[in-house]
Amino acid sequence: MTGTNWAEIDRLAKEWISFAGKKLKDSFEEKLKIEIKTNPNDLVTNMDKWTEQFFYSKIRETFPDHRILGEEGSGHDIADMKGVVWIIDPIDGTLNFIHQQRNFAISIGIFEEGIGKIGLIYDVVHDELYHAIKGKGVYLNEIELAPLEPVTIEESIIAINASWVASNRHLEPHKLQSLVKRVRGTRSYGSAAIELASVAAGRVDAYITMRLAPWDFAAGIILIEELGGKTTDLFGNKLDLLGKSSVFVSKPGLHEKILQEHILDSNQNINT
Ligand code: 2AM
Ligand code: CA
Repeated sequence: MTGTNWAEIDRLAKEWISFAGKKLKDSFEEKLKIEIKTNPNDLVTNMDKWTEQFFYSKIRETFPDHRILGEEGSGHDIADMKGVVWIIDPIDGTLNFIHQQRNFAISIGIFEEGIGKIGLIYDVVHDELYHAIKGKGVYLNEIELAPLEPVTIEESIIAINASWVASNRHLEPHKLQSLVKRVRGTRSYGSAAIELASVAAGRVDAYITMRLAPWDFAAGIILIEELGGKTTDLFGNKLDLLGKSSVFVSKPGLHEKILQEHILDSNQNINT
């Protein structure tokens, strides 16, 4: 598509994210309204809904031909990635938002014909904006992030949630247990967006998780790909921007080694 004004989209997206972030911080002073979605660990608050609605109305009035896919209900009928699509998680890490008042993020990936153009992850409480424009690098606030370089398994720190090392429906736990024993350390932040941003920033070397939705990973994969990192599902397949999947992102080199030596041996996945 020609004529898309990416500089203007970028300027406004940053302005809106900063405004919404301030609202989220201010909401700590008020009583949250919390509702259960699919199960007692899957929660939504009035602020998740407010934030998605805020972006929805701003995008609609400014860019009426853009489409929006958001966790809290926007565009769940979108069936293709034609044109410009904003994939938005208004609060990634809602449990952290409720329980910890930190370690949550606003995550926005903007795609044109399925290609990631702008990725924005705002870690609200740390006031850290991770920001990629395709072909122009990735910034953490004003600092440009370095390209991702290979690292060995033994020297790596991986982000992984303990659930996937215990018995689970998705993968035989022994595969990740042997990986967890081999690496230098593991971390779990409880927000996929922050975990992906941490790979981009080189704070961790890889992130492995089972069942994410597109809004959890859309922005993060734009950051990581721009820095030369690998973004696939757990079995090395291309990620689907319109469906749930496992996610495995990593520095180059490390990705291939983990896949070969820990994931793709004898017994394949059960389901992801
Ligand atoms: P959320 O807070 O936006 O729901 C927590 O381990 C991470 O997984 C968070 O990024 C969380 O995003 C995401 N997550 C939690 N439950 C999920 C589900 N049922 N489907 C997809 N992602 C989920
Ligand atoms: Ca969310």
